[in-house]
Amino acid sequence: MTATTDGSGGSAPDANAANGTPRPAAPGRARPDEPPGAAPGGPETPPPPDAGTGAERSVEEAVARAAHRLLARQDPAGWWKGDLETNVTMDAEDLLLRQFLGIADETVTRAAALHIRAEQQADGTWATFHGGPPELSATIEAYVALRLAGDAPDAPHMSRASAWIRGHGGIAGARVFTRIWLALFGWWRWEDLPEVPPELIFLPSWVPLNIYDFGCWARQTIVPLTIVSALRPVRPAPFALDELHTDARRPNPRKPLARALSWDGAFQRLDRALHLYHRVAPRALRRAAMNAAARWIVERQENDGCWGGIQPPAVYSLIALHLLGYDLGHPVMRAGLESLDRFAVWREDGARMIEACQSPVWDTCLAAIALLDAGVPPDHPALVKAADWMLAEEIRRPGDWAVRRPGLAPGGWAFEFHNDTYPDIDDTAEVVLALRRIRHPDQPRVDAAIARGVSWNLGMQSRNGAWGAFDADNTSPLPNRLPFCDFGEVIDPPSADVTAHVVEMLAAEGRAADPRTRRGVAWLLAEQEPGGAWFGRWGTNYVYGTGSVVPALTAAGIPRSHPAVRRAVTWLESVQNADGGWGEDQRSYEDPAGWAGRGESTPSQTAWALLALLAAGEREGKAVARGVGYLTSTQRADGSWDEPYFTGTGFPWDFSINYHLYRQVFPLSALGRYLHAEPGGTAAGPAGVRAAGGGVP
Ligand code: R01
Repeated sequence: MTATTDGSGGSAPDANAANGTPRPAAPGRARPDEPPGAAPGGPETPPPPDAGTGAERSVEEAVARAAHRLLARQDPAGWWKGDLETNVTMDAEDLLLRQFLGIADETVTRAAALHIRAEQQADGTWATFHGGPPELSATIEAYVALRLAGDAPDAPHMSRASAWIRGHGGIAGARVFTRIWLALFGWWRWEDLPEVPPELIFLPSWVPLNIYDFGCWARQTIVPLTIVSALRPVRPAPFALDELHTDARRPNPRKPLARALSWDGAFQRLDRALHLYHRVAPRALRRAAMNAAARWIVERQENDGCWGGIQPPAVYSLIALHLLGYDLGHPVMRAGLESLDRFAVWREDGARMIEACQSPVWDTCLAAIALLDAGVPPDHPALVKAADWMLAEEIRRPGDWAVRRPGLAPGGWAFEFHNDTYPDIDDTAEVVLALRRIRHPDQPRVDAAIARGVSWNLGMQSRNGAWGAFDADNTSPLPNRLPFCDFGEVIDPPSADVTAHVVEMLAAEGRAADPRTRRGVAWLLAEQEPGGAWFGRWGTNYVYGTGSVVPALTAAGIPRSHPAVRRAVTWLESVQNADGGWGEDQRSYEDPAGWAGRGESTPSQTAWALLALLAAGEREGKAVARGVGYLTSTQRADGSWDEPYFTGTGFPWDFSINYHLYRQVFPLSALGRYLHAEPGGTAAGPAGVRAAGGGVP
């Protein structure tokens, strides 16, 4: 896979950095990852760091360089944003959408194909994360996209791919989403796909399997797909795809039904019933359901034309509305199509990569925290500007979360530029942690925004005392059982990482003793795995979970001598690599026994382990010294780090993310806290860092 796209990878081309390559024009995505003209050091170039003891001097230098590097990458508007790299299904589906709508563009197709070809592995397949195994659905989608771009089926790179696909089950073995894309062109039969009827939209929120039982990302994807699968459209295929079936005469060999009394068997029979219903559904009811679904979709279009700030709901919403008669010139469609262009990152070599989603709010609060950890003064203009931008991003109207928490006052942050219907608990916690530490000229305004965010997060606590990402009590086991839902997580139950961030934030707000915080702490303590680690839902994996939970527990007053903290330290020490770093492969989700805490060292995962060890009072220990040594010795001269491995998680195993700013912000936080922690081992919480003051930038 492409190592880097954001200028931290040296040999890899910078995103959008070239002159003469097409650039997205819209304001939200006008700037590349790397502001080309930004001067290192920002407005105030600091004096060289004071000379200390040998080891600490080099840590000081590493921190100063990393902080400069990060400051230089801030957008003039105040935000940071690294590329959000996922996999080629994004690029393939973007091309398939354009083909379906009849708006394929030769420049776009050629540039996307360049990226897809560059990601192909030697055996002809595509993986969904760096170094990962071949993945059937991604390989099929990438192959079809390259055929759309004109690559001949008998070209060596194509025949290698199709042979591998045939040898691994063919199209019949692919996930539902892949087969839906193929059905849109007659390459697969609609009849041979699971049903999701549009009448779903009429189920009230107390009926099992209503749309609010799904996580918001799945809900926004499924609602438009109910319209598409009710209408079963087929556009003329530009070519045949017989080479992707194991047996082209029998593309869908029948699989035996599971036992009627098993969950799978029951849902398979429900699906059969729904197929029958598809034929007899009363026309007026169908029409009313599709209209209700369309209204639901249009009401959720964001100001920038997108849906939920993520690409999959946007592409399916555009198809669904188009099928219902919205022509391409309709303002809803025009804005939606323009928003899709903003997911494209153009590289120097002419390749075009589609981001699944964009992370400016998340990157900005993490960057601000990292700079504060590094000792940048809390009234530094870059931080004040970041605070101003975050304050302007606050969402002050109810969203879909209000279905489960109707009385709760709004006030929180989403991950993306535009996603007002779906603020999330994780971003809100981290933004509050950042805002609290910045010295802003209008403190009452900051305090008021923080107070709303704290109240909203408290109100979003689930019944079990913990927190999910977007919703409260989104824990139904039923959605994952549907034959339709064979890909990724489709519910949003509480997780240790999000709960830890909320607990850390509540502690920083002086609410460690609040009974709601205590319930969160109790849930975290109960969630610890026997080995001493915590599962990482939104970051990979146990290293992320543990790196999130330990700082939260100690911030909330759990003593460092507590057995849970000691067990976590022992676990982290047991998985430290020989090079002093930590690394954990995505395979830890599939095979935790073999892969938990294991993998090649990466800067972000090394930093997470260090954050936990520092919070646990291990500053003077050997593991910390070796981890710090890994970070200082792998830092590049320009203050950045390389990180080809994916350390972010969209859905465990199924959808991995390489957040390109993680390699910068987390090492800076870890090294900064190391530098400013009391020699006795006091963890550098917010107060610790402030007391330590800053010599850096
Ligand atoms: C997707 C898909 O592309 C996608 C993209 C982004 C997310 C979810 C949550 C957060 C916020 C950020 C991004 N935080 C909790 C995370 C913090 C680290 C999820 C999914 C793919 C397939 C389908 C995402 Br179906 C639907 C969406």
